[in-house]
Amino acid sequence: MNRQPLIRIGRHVQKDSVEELAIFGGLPLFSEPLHVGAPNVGDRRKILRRIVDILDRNWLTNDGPYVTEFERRIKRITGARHCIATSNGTLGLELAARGLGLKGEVIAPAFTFVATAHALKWQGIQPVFCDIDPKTFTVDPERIEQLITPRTTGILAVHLWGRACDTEALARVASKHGLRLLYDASHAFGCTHLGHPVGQFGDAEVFSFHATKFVNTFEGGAITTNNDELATRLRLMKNFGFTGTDQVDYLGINGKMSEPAAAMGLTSLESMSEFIRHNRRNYEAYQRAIEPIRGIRLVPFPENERNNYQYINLQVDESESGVSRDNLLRILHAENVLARRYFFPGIHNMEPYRSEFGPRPPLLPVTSKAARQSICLPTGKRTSTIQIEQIGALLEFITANALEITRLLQADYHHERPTTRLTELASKRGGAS
Ligand code: T4K
Repeated sequence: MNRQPLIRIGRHVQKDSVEELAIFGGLPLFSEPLHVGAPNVGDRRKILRRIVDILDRNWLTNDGPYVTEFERRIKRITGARHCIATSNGTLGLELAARGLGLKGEVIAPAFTFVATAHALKWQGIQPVFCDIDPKTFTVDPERIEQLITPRTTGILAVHLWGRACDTEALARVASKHGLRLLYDASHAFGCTHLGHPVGQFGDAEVFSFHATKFVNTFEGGAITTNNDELATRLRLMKNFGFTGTDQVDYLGINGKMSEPAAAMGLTSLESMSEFIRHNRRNYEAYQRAIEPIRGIRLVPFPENERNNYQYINLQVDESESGVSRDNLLRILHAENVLARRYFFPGIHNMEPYRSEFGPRPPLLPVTSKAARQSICLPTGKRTSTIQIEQIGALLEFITANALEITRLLQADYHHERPTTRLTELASKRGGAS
């Protein structure tokens, strides 16, 4: 058989046959799991010093000095006039939706994390799913108009994986139809669009600073806006609606960020440039590694913008690579590369939305294709260039031997595989068969 290249890193050969893949009983390429979303942690001593200071001051939450400083720093980075820190991104979206008076129907993509739609639904607003642009994976402005009904009050667009939406086209549609325009910027902190920092677009933008984001506050989020009146309302709403010590003027909620969260955020911001530099090096290593691989494409970041490079997204075209995205995922997981199918299967295929559609789900062909082909790989401070070269070599090996691998996986699935040799191999190495 014409066997294709071995996985070879420098002079060190990792695997020299298909049977040595961990899924068939070989030793995993990595002894520890490589996670997508492994948290970046800044200077530990600074975080701990700040936590001690919080304890010394005995001011733990409710607009303390760390939250105030965190909001000031976010304003400076985004250039937005206001920043309201929140307990997480999802609650930030809910507050912003409510603060903007969204109700009835809001147009949103289905190719995103489920929180985008849930935030609307939790506020009694019906998300109406719109297909995405195949190049940017963000909501397609040209498809929005046909979804507008008398009940539509806004658009919730997502800067997916840190690539900004077509903000100009969205602003045009929104203004033509008198709709509010809200951005879910959970992935796009530190990014620019047309040279402007994300955080200034639409009526408001919402960031997530969850542990898995490259800048994190353990859990946390923030709303940015240039609208003074909206900012005042949001500030009151996230604190139960209190306008004075005993006076409540709005239906509010507890959406506050705590002082330890802000301390983590401030420390994280101090290392932000270093995190981005590291992510960029990783992205470039992935570019070099993926470029020669048939049927697997790295989704590029726009060269002329500032990017945070925090998500590494591949599109797997089975007709060219010879291996399905899901088989690739199984093989990677066995090798301890815990890749994710962000965002499978698309929110329209999740509950409660799926049942609401019944036999007539919305037709979202670009979304469906993206949900079928996308895979997200590990990056961040915990992932090194050498590990990426190994992952690249593994992917190259898999696609070069796709036929044989797929045959073995199918045989395994149908319990037809002659397992003796593989079981032998596995038991020799202490791997699972
Ligand atoms: N809008 C969009 C577009 C979003 O992507 C998100 C969140 C939101 C809104 C809502 O923002 P938040 O309310 O969360 O602030 C994770 C995150 O929990 C979620 O924040 C994020 N998006 C989403 C893309 O990823 P899961 O369900 O995939 O989480 P999980 O537990 O599977 O963890 C992801 C990976 O990270 C795993 O491989 C393990 C690793 N991990 C995770 C944590 C928490 C670590 O290594 N260490 C950790 O501490 O949602």
